[in-house]
Amino acid sequence: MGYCVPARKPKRIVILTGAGISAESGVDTFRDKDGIWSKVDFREVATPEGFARNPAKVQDFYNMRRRGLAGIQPNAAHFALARLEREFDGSLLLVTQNIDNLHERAGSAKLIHMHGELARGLCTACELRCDWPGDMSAASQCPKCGSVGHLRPDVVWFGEMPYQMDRIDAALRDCDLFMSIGTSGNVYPAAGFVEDARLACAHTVELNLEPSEGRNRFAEAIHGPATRVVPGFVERLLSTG
Ligand code: BV8
Repeated sequence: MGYCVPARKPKRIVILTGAGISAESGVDTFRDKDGIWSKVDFREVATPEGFARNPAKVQDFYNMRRRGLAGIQPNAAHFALARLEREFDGSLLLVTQNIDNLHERAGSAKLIHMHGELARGLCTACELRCDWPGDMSAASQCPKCGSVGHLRPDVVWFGEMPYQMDRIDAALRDCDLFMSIGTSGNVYPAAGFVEDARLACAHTVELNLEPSEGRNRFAEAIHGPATRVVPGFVERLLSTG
C-alpha cells in the first residue's frame, strides 16, 4: 500500500451494515448476550448440512423470523442512509449482511443483500429465486418448475458463497470512504472488507454501539446507538462543502 493522500470530500462511498442497524427496530442481533445464536446453534439452522439433517427445524426458524417482518419498521439510521443515497453527489453502494427488508423500506435502492433475503425463496431444483412472503415447508411448490419439497429460504448459509461478491469487491477496490455500521466483524468475507478498503487508500469509519472485533483496523470510530450516530455522520458528510 503506497502513501495514501486523504480525500478531503469523499466521492465513492461503500457502506456495510449488520444486525446492529436493525436492533432499535426490534430485530434480534446474533452475538449479543441474548442474541439469536445464544438461543439456537447456527450449525443446525444456518448451514446446508443442518438443512439436510432437519429441514423442518430450519424452515420453522426462518418462518418465525419472516413473520416478524410485518411488525417492524425502519429506524432513523435506515432513513439516514436512504437520505445519503438521495443527496450525495458521488457514487454510493450499500452492502448489507441483514436479511430483513428495512433498508429498501426506508428507500435505499443501491443495495446488495450479500447474505440473501428473508422474504424470498430459492428452488434447489430449478434455481428459481422468487418473492416468498409467507411460511415455507416441505409441502411448498415451486411456482416455476412445480416441484414440491425443493424450496429453501433465499439466504446464504455458513460455507456458502455470498451474493454479488464481484460487484462488492470492485466497489471496495475503488472507494475513498468505507463505513461499517452495526456489525461485530466476526463473519467473513464481510469482516475483511475494511482491509480491502484500506488497500484502496479509503478513509475507514466504524459506527457501532461498542468497539467491534475489527475496531483497530479502522481509521475512525464513533460508538453509540445507530439511530444517533448514523444520522449525525450523514449530516456531517452532506454538510462538508
Ligand atoms: C464463505 C444469513 C466462501 C443467515 C449469515 C475466514 C476466517 C474464518 C472463517 C471463515 C473465513 N472465511 C470464511 C469463513 C467461514 C464463515 C465465517 O466467517 N465463520 C465465522 C463464524 C468465523 N463464513 C462463511 O461461511 C461465509 N461464506 O466464506 O464462503 C467464500 C470465501 C471468500 C469469498 C467468497 C466466499 C458465509 C457467511 C454467511 C452466513 N450467513 N446470515 C441468517 O441470517 O440466518 S451470517 C450472520 O452473522 C449475519 O448475516 C452477519 O453476517 C453475521 C454477523 O452478524 P452481525 O450482523 O455482525 O451481528 P452481530 O450480532 O454479530 O453483531 C451486532 C453488532 O451490532 C455488535 O457489534 C453490537 O455491538 C452492534 N449493535 C447492537 N445494537 C446496536 C449496535 N450497533 C449500533 N446500534 C445499536 N443499537
